Formats: sequence, structure tokens, C-alpha cells
Amino acid sequence: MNPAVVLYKSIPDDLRQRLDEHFTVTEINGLTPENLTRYADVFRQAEGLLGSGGKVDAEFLAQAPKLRAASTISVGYDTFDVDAMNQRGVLLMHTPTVLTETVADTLMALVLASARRVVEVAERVKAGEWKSGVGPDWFGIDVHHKKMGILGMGRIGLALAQRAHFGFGMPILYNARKHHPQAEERFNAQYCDLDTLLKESDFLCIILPLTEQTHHLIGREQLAKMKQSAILINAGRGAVVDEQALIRALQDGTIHAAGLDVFEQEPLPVSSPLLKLPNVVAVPHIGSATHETRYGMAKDAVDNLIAALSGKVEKNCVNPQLLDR
Ligand code: 8YV
Repeated sequence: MNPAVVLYKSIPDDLRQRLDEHFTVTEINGLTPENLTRYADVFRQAEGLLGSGGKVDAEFLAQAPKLRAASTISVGYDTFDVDAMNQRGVLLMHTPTVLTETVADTLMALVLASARRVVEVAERVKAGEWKSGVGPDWFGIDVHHKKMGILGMGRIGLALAQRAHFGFGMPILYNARKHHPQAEERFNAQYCDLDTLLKESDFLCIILPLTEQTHHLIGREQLAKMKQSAILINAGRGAVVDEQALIRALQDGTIHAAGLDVFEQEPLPVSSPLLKLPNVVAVPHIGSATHETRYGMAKDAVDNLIAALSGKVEKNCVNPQLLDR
């Protein structure tokens, strides 16, 4: 009998077929509280989990006593309680490599869109406001050769630094838990403390995971240290920035603009004041959302689960210390 697996996000047909070749799969639409009750018997038998979104914590694990591995179709794993998984010996697999370049493209798109007011002016053209040559009220600000500040120098930060350095001639400052020699050698990135990053960046690009340490790392005090002309870009996790403080900073001109892919609450409620601000470009968590990359992520996640449940994990494991047990 193949191991039982719960698939809680739909994946392309060929990948589903591959999954079916290895496991007995039950597909459900999300790890919602309703589904946890409705499929309680299925969770009780499940040895593997595959999907993204939804909370996997101690309470969930108590409902899935046979679970051996969870494979998320994402690089971020803030919805998983890794300590609880470690205690139960459940492997957590993720997709850290396949989305790097695409998310870096999204960051650069937000930099350009917010600096050059792409969304705002395109809407004005559609509204019939383009009647003569454009004057200063249509102008944006330059991107090239401005100071790029990167908060979080992981794979995505590095790919952003590459774009900014070679494509836009931008000097790069960064802050991260540790120095990144490759970023320094290849893109002349300069390491600095957070205060310096805030004070000197023309664009502050945040690409941090959400942890206890990064929650609301950027709040009122930090925003106040930024240049009035600076633009904040967030494509990591919404709650790294205190959204209420950001709204105030954008309303009162503490900073110039923001380009946001992630929010404290997703989907972003239509009532959010962010959506009333002309100096905000808000997109719906599309960091990795291209056909090619989402396929690649789902494929990696399937391969990860097969490896994890057959004892052949070589990469993409968040808690590899469990493999030595
Ligand atoms: C995911 C992301 O696509 O990978 C991540 O951590 O934030 C996105 O790339 C999103 O979580 C939905 O799967």
C-alpha cells in the first residue's frame, strides 16, 4: 500500500500523475478549519502533506499522528511551527531555489513601477487625461544610479543585487544576519547596520522571511529614519513591516512611495487605506507567480515529498537534523 498523502492545493496534471504513482492521494481545497473537521479520518491516516498556505502547528499535528513529511510549494515556511514538527520528527520540505530569479524580477518591477508611477499614469491615460505633453505632475523619479538598499541578503537578495548593479548601475548597500562575500565581490555590495541602510537607501527592498525576530522590524521609528524621497519595497512577508505605521508614513510624506507584494492580511481587504494612496503600488503576492516558476515550484515540491517519504532527502529540507536520527 502506498503512503497516504493529502494534497491541499491543485497542481498541474502531469505532476498529479507522478504523485499518484507514488502515493494514495486525497485532494482537498486548503487546510481550512472546515476541511480539518470534514477530512479528520484522512488526516489521521496521512503520512505526507503537499500544498501551500494554511497553518501546520502542534494542534494540527495532533490530528495527523502518522505524518512523516510536509512539502510546501513555497520558499517561506512561516505558517509551519518548525519546533512542533521537530518534536514530532516530521520533515519539512520547501522550494528555495526555483523561484529566485522570478521574485527578483518582481522586486525590480515594483522598484520601476513605484518610481516611475507606471500604474498611476497608465490609469490616467485610460481615464482620458492625456491631452497634451506630460508635465511635472506626471513625472517620476530616476531609478538608475540611485542607492539600492537590500534588507535580507539570501538568494533573492543576491539576484536583486545583480539586476541593480549590472542593469541599473546602482550602488548597493545591504543588511543581513551575516556578511555575504559573493554579493560584495560580484556586485560591490556594502554591508551596513540597519540604521545606515534606512538613512542612506533611495530604495529599501525588503526580502526577509517572517520570524519572531523580523516581525514588525520596520515600524514608525525605522520609517522616520528613511529619506523623505525614499521608496519602500516589500516582497518578503507583510508583517515584517508594521502596516499601520507604513500607512501613516505614506500619508504624511515621511517617505515618498511604496511598492508592495505582501501584506499583513492577505488578500488585502479592499477597505485598506493603502488602496486609497496614489503613491502605493499594491500587487497580490505575485512574487513567484509566473507559469514557468509556479510549475517549477510544484514540481520541486512533488520531488521533495517523494524524497522525504522514501528516505532519500538530499536537499530542500528545513529540518535536516531529523535525518540523522
Ligand atoms: C508562494 C511565497 O508562491 O514561496 C513563497 O514563500 O511567498 C510565494 O512564492 C506563495 O507562498 C504561494 O505558494
